[in-house]
Amino acid sequence: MTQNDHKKRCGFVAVIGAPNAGKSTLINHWVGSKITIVSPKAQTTRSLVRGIVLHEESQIIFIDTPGIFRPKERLEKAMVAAAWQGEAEADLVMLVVDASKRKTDRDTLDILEKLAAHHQDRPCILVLNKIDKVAKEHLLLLAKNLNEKVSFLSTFMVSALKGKGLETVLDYIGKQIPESVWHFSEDQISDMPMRLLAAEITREKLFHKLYQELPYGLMVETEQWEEFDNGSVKISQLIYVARDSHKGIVLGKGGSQVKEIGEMARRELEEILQTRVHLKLFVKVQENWRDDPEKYLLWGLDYSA
Ligand SMILES: Nc1nc2c(ncn2[C@@H]2O[C@H](COP(=O)(O)OP(=O)(O)OP(=O)(O)O)[C@@H](O)[C@H]2O)c(=O)[nH]1
Ligand SMILES: [Mg+2]
Repeated sequence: MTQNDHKKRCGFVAVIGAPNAGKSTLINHWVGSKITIVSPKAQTTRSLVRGIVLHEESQIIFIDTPGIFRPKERLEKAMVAAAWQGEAEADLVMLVVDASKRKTDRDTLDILEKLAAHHQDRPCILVLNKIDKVAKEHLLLLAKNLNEKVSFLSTFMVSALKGKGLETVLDYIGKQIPESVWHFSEDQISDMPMRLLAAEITREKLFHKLYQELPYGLMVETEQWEEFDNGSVKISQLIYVARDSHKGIVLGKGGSQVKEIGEMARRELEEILQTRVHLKLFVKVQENWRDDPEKYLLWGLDYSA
């Protein structure tokens, strides 16, 4: 350990909460780059995504987690199990709550109960998000109520969308995480392989475009990734849907829908990769992909959770 390493800090911060609370939006803000996808739909994040932030002498590794709710199906169970696994890996836990809801939702109450039962295990902070949509009195009351259920180390009020209050949280976390050498190189912002991120970006566009009629349990997989001498990249992806009728929804009239989605994803990929991208999308009906263990393995999810 060198003289300088003594001052350094490094730690994992699990960002947990009910679906749609704004966890991924927060992490993208802190990382300063889109490393995890965001949508107005609940259950957008499906696996653990790590986003790395350097703040003064600290390397903070945020673990984005799927929203926690009462799961019924296999995929949902695997997602919720992944979220708690992320929580168990962390040095510090951040519970994100959508403060704009009039009543605290059942999922958040469930999480609070579980945290209260083992809160001695790991220090916990509370982040009330979406304050751009709420009155101050409501926030103070909410903070008081939630702190009665779990003794949080500290409570923050932020707006991930407007970028409000976010620096304060980072300052606090930077000082809370353990003294340690940094685990990742200085320029690394995520540990997600590009093939997976590319698939996530297409899934995000599908979530946005098909907002009203999004087929449940749609999945995207990068099948082929070819780099050419001129620097351009050819990416082929499969969009899995469970039914023939879902295929029609994704394709749209004469394939117009999937074409538009592909355009949006390609533009974003070109920005990230800083090169020309050829993106080919194929829609495939596979009724039971949610019962295929390999699909879970690919995303680091536990098939038998
Ligand atoms: N008004 C407002 N909207 C926000 C704020 N933060 C996030 N959102 C919106 O809330 C929605 C959900 O955001 P996400 O970041 O995907 O939420 P999440 O908690 O990661 O959701 P899951 O991955 O499904 O668990 C998106 O439409 C965001 O734009 C905020 O501070 N204010
Ligand atoms: Mg998310």
